[in-house]
Amino acid sequence: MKRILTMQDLSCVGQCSLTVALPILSAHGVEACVLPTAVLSNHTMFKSWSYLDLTPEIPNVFEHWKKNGITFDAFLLGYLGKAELMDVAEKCFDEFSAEGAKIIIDPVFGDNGKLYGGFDLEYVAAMKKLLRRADIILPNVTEACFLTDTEYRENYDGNFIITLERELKKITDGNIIITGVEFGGEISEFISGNQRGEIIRHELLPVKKHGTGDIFSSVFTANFLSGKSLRNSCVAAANFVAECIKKTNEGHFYGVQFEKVLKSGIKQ
Ligand code: PXL
Repeated sequence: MKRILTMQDLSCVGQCSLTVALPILSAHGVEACVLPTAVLSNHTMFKSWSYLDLTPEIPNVFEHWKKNGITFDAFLLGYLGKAELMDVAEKCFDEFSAEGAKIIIDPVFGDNGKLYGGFDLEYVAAMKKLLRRADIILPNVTEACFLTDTEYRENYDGNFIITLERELKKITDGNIIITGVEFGGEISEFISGNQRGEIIRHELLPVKKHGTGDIFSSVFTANFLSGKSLRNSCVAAANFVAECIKKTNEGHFYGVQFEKVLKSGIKQ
């Protein structure tokens, strides 16, 4: 069984980051270990939140992982929240990678043309540096624009995505998957390739929901680590997210009820 370390915040309420990564990775049959970077009362799309930074504790965690000879077959990084954590992440890769370990990074700092609250260009620059280390990156269109100093466009076409791909290739040698590409009434993931990139089209649902990026990265990672191709891992992740959106009760404002989709996969 693959052992994966996921490094992101623990939002006590909010169906995002660790509270989705843990159950989803486990249910897909990979061993999920965590490096919580902060504890928040709830995610930052609520009106207010508390924030306990756990960065000072991380050296102690590393010390004991080292003593206990712990290593990981893969790393999945999501919302980190602080530029300082990029160096911590690099140290983590250096010290705790099993042979052939894969690094999967969803840069998580913005959407709809804007940075999330609390993020700035210094964070983007630090993330850009960290992405050099990645085997796979999963930016959305907004994040791809910020990472490449490209002006965000509300309306774009395939050529715009190809330009983003070309610029992202200057940042990382890893595989590039641009998520949530929306044009011509369709939504897709764009997978960068040696020649022409590949487009994975799927159903465009009329609602945007919080936390779906974290669900996508978790399902994608679990499938990829289980030996599926980039393409099939993307298809599995996109289908899973679409199911979650469809099954979420109207009025459930802060996330999607992915639990219903996980549960339906378990024979009772
Ligand atoms: O889903 C990304 C995410 C994760 N964690 C926290 C967030 C967000 C997005 O806003 O606020 C704390």
